[in-house]
Amino acid sequence: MSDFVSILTPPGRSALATLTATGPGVWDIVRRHFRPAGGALPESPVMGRFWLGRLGADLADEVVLAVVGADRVEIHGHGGEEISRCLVELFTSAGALVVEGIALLGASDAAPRLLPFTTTTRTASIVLDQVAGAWTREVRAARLALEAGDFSSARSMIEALASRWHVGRHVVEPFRVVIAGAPNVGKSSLANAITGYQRSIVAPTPGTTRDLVSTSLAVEGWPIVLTDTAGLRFTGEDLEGRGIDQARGALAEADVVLWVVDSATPPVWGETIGEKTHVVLNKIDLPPAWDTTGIDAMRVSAATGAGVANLVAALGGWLVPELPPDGAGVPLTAAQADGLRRALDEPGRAVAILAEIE
Ligand SMILES: Nc1nc2c(ncn2[C@@H]2O[C@H](COP(=O)(O)OP(=O)(O)OP(=O)(O)O)[C@@H](O)[C@H]2O)c(=O)[nH]1
Ligand SMILES: [Mg+2]
Repeated sequence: MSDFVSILTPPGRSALATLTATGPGVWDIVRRHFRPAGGALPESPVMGRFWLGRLGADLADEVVLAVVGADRVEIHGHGGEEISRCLVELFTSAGALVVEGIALLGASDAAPRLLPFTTTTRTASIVLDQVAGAWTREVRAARLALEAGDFSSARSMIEALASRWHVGRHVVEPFRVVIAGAPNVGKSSLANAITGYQRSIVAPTPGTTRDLVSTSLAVEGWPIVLTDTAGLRFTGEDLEGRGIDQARGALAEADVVLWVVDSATPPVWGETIGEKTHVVLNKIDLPPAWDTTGIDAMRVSAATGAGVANLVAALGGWLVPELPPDGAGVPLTAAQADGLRRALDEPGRAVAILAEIE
């Protein structure tokens, strides 16, 4: 079993920072580097106890050390980024791995810790519902139904919760939306029209965009990273070729792909028009150069802005086809989602698993 260390306080300026470290070796590391203000640390951790003291030989930052669980401590030290980094290094130099804070937290801790990282009212209100107990209430209801032998309602409750992981995983982590298509179809113009400012360079020459150009924004209250890509085509030119490789990588990782075709030049269809790909017909302000009547596409003009608001509204629906009802329980961590999946896969252990993640 490994040891893990993590900074729990959100990024930004603050007077204090909180670290947590967990694992079988953590108490030994603490005993080596922490000098309590009075007395000495006991050989084994005592749950619920805390000490004021200094951590780190050179740094000697004044911290509060608290034992908050079996094999888990919290350290409340000064908030400067460099100080936090030094404290983390005390653990990593002893072999601990750094992880994102949320991964170390139990279900009841996750929601309040995630709240400061949300960036939209919509995602904050989903997390607040969990702070107010929605998750715990629904998981408990499913467990009680199981205990009462009502397996079919328990199963549908667990399935409903599990289906909301698609939303829960993105309350902080943005959805990835990629704009792709042949050169010169207006991808960068569309990215700018959606973003609302001139983020990408637009030019009449094909091959203008060569790198990935990403922007963080909110669409219908969901955090997204919108990525404009190099036009996809076969090319002998190295620089553009590398841009195209990057574009393919971005496509593979995207949650939604907007495949742009130009109504004023013959269309180029993607090699990988899959389920997550939606066609956008651009330049509808120009006379069409091909028969566009029957195609299943959102119709826009990135130049005039026509259709862009409709496209953005549709994008919200593609990202989250089913909104969780107000006040619904939503899993916020991979551990919670995984617990739901295991409860469905192993009915014999479901009561115990639900009790664990509740
Ligand atoms: N009339 C009209 N022109 C457009 C529209 N969208 C883009 N254009 C023009 O099309 C040309 C290419 O636009 P870009 O946005 O640079 O196209 P792109 O797909 O990003 O091109 P590459 O990065 O080279 O692959 C520019 O001259 C734009 O002004 C549109 O909706 N209507
Ligand atoms: Mg471009």
